[in-house]
Amino acid sequence: MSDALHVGSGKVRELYALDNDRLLLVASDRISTFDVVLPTDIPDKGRVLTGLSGFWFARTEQIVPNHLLELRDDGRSTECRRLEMLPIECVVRGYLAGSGWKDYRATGEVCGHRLPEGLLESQQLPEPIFTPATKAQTGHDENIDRAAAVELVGEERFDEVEATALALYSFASEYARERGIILADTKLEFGLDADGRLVLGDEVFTPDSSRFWPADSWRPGASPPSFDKQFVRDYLNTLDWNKQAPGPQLPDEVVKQTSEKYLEALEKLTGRKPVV
Ligand code: Q0Z
Repeated sequence: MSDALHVGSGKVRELYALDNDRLLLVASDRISTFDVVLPTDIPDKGRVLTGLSGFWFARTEQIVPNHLLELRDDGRSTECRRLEMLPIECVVRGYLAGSGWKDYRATGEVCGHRLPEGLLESQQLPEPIFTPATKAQTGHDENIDRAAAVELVGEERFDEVEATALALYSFASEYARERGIILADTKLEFGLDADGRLVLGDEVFTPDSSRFWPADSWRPGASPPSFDKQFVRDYLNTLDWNKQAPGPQLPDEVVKQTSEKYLEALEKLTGRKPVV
């Protein structure tokens, strides 16, 4: 770690190069909400998200190979194969939320998928849809249709990525639903190995890359609380914060409740506590 070169920062994760073929992905305990990273850490969050990703990578190997090489003893760092990442975000939506809901309300479509009329916010779609987006360097990813994504990755690769992403979503969403969690949508990232084979990278089916909803508080026409950030959102809504950085510090009680939600998600889905 000490001699690893820092090659990238996400809002709450860091990426280092170990050598030509391997990267180290480190998940911090930072939390972001309304696109702003808050000054207060959430104990165990990085290890929970790393544990969840590791769990799903192991469970989905039969669908597609992935970049994971090994989990380090700190529980928050994973060594992974360095890939040539595809220039699209691979989003699958089973429910209408976020930008999907926004686009549907404006046009009746999401990424070129024409949907039935009269759907409500958070409603389950007739079937999951693949809704790719560009990878914005700054600002927000932009939803794109099939033709625009084909321009970026080619038709054959698009078809392969779409089928693979849908298969991964079906698998994980059915698994989660049996355990009381709705996986409303998810963002996957794929890359190619040296032989041009498709490999799943980044993080998978974590609350930072997916919308997790508690199944018992979901109903069409409302916007369910996110499984993990509900206490943070509720607290922030009691302040008159303008949702611009810097965000406010969180009270101890909110930190504790939120940390417990992450551990609850890990336990519900994997049946285990984080690796100590
Ligand atoms: C992932 C990201 C993060 C900042 C690049 N296996 C891989 N091979 C090549 N590149 C990547 C991966 Cl995972 C890769 N990102 C996203 C992660 C911090 C950006 F932890 N960027």
